[in-house]
Formats: sequence, structure tokens, C-alpha cells
Amino acid sequence: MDCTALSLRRVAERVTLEAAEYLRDLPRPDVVAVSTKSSPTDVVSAADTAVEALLRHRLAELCPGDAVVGEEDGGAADTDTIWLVDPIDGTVNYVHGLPWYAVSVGAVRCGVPVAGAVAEPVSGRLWSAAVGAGATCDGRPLRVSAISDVALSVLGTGFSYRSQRRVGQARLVAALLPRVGDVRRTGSAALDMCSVAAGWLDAYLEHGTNWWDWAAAAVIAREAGAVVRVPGPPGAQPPDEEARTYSSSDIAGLGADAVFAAAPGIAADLAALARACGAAAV
Ligand code: LIP
Repeated sequence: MDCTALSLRRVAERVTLEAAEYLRDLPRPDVVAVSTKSSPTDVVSAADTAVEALLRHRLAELCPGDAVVGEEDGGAADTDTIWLVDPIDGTVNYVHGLPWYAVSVGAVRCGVPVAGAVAEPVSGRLWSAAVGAGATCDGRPLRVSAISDVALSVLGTGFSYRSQRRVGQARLVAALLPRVGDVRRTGSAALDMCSVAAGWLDAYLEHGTNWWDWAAAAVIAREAGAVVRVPGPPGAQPPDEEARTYSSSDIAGLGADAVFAAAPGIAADLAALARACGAAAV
């Protein structure tokens, strides 16, 4: 298969749309019937498992031999092109009936996301991007906000399923809250970064997410003009900070597993503020 970023984008769009349609028709689970993983709040439903199985089946048909790493069934990142799949990003929202969740499929090459798609079952929106080819929502070009004052910015963030990590995250958000315009915690890293791409949020910063949460949306945000920093691939010797940071290194020092995306007018100032508020120690 042609493995250019554009072809990877087309595959990601196709399989996320199919999976979102499949998920839309599944019965929503009873919130008390779901099982849990890393903690009592880290829920997984039969829908998560079924949607990931569909994504794996379709990727095996369209891109035979490519490695797939997924939230529910893991996988070895051992081929040139690696597919990162999150069957339901925003699982807690999904099981509670809060209509803000998405199917996310990203393609990674040499440890860096190069294409991806995020499909929303409820709204039907399809977000996608490929390196060098721009980012779109339902085919319309995306552009980040033109904000230049951190004190007026709306910052998206999120919290770990592990309560002890939340102590540091709560401390960081408490320190940032008086210094930014407002904070949003929507429950989906993928949709938070798509929101930055659309200018709905001015920035996003979260620690402790997984590769599959942000692989697709990192490309979408970057191609929409955001300054983006993502962690290196799990387990591998991460490339140097410059390689991981799609832009200048003045957004380094936010913490090894920090995911950051911000409009260029505030990125450096927000990163400096986050460092001053202890982001590296979260
Ligand atoms: C979620 C992330 C979100 C984070 C949640 C959870 P999931 O992913 O998208 O940003 O704050 O704790 O990790 O578990 O719904 O795929």
C-alpha cells in the first residue's frame, strides 16, 4: 500500500468513520455493568473492546502487516508504520451518556505521528490531518486561535485514573487557574486537541495520557498551526526534545509525559507559566 502520509490519512478517515457508525448503533452500557482496568475509575465497556476489534480487522485488511497498538489489546510497535487506536477516547463520558467521545486512529512513523483521524459518533464530525497536508473538520480547513494573551486563554486539561497522580495534577491546575482565562476538563484528550485545532480551546496540557489518546489529534493540532509537544514512544529511547517537539524547544521542560498543544501566540508564555507552576514535577 502507498504509505505516504496522505494515504495513511485516508485509511484513518475510513476506519474511524466505520467504527464511529458501528459504535453509534451499539447499546450504551449500564454504567454499573462496565469493568475496570488500572483503577476503579478506569472503566472499559464491551463497546470499547468491540470497536477496537473492528478497527484491528479493518486495518489488517487495508494495511496488512502494519503493527497496531490499541488501548484495550496493546500490541508491539514493531513495524515502520504503527497504528495507534483508541476505540473510545472519552470512555467515562460514553458510559455516563455524556456525548463527548470519539474514535481515534493515528499513524506513527519513526516515533512521530504523521497522520490521523478522529471521528465523533454523536455529532458525526470527522477530524483528520496528514503532515504537510493541513488539518480539516468535515473537509473544512482548521486554524488555531489568534490569541496572544495567556491571561485570556481557555486551557483544556485532564486528569489521570490514578488518584495519587491527580494530587500533582490538581496542584498544577490550581496554580494555573488564576493565571489563565479559564480551564476546561472535557474528558477526551483527542477532542481537546481537535478543539485547539479549531480554535475552540486556545491550549491543552495534560500529563499521563497514552500514545493512542493523542497520536491522531497531535497531527491535527499541529497541521492547524498549533505548537505541539508529545512524549516519545513508550519504551523506546525517546528522540531528543527537539525531535519530539514539532516546534522550537521553548516548550520543553513540561514533564516527560506531558502532551501540550497551544496557539502560537501564547505557546511560549504558557509553557513558561506551566514550568513556573511545577508542570515538570506533576
Ligand atoms: C481519556 C483521555 C483524557 C484523560 C482521561 C482518559 P480514555 O482516555 O482522553 O484526556 O483525562 O483520564 O485517559 O481512557 O477515555 O481513552
